[in-house]
Amino acid sequence: MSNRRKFLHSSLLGSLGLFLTGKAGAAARREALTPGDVADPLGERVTGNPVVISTWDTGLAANKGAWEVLGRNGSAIDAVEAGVRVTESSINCCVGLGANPDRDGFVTLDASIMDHQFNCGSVAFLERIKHPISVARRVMEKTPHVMLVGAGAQEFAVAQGFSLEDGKLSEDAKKSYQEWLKKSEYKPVINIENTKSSSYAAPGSSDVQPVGDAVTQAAPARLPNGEWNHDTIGMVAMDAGGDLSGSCTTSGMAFKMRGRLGDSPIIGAGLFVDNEVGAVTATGQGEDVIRICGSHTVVEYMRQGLSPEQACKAAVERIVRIKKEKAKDIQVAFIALNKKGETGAYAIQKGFSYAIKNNKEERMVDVKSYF
Ligand code: SD4
Repeated sequence: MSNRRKFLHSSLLGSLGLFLTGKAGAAARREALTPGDVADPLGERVTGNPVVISTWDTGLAANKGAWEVLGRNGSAIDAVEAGVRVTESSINCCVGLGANPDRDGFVTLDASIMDHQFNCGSVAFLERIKHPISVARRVMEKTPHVMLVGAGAQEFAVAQGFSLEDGKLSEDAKKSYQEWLKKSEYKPVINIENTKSSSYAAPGSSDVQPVGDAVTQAAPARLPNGEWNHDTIGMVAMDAGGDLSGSCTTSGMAFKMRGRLGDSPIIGAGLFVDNEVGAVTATGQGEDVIRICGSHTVVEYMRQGLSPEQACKAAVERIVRIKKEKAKDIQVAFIALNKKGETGAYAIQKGFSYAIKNNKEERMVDVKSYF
């Protein structure tokens, strides 16, 4: 098809999609597109160029999961759910049921999800359920609420057909916990999720082990200095129709106080999506992300015209200003995707990276930092 015909074809079908409401409209817009189309008669929407980004090296496998949806013109919301389910299924110190427990020995999980129409759902302090992200999506779609926590979230999950797992710690988590109990020190550490250790397999290395349909690229349970690691997967995506969505799932900090929640299940803190502007998610010390409503703040900076990287940087600088000297001891990072499909990130500490996948590339991106 000539460029002009392709433009008219996609504009026509795209406009048709704009007149259709809800899912039908979004599906019609996506179906109308072929890779490389960049026409949206109504403004900033970039179509035909799906993209997904997610935090840390674990994001490479997660992005592949998301791409199975995006690559066949599926919706961003389906993609961000499918993507982080890969991480929740993998052997991993810090996401899903194989993760390290809280200081009382229980794995408690937090997750949130948000679509292009401000629909959002989250679960927190959820135990014995394998895919918190999917429970968060059910909260979004099947209840009039945004957030369910603890026993109530678990009851809801079971009522929705999720199976209640046995609650036993994974072998790795058991070992880590027993080791931690020797001193029982509660000391959240700067996250260096991509640090290699015996429990870590670098992307593409021969140590990468398939687990079901997932791939193990777990962060280390322990850092080389013997301290305990923590991490999260946050993912934001734009589908071929130009709609944005995001997801975030974690066990939070290893050996946290029982009942402690971080930013990940809090809409506006660990995750925020405004389909007119962009989508953002956070990783790192959740308390300091919550303090500035981090992901929402980054979206608002983008609304004012900053690029994704500039917006993430501005939010990081705000945290550093608030924390003063203590900023040296914490890690927070944001990743952002704007309505044009541009991506960017910024971290307090060196060593953070994010994974990107689009029609042209699939790779890790090193991220600039304040220190
Ligand atoms: C939390 N933000 O629970 C999460 C943890 C995390 O890298 O992202 N660690 O505070």
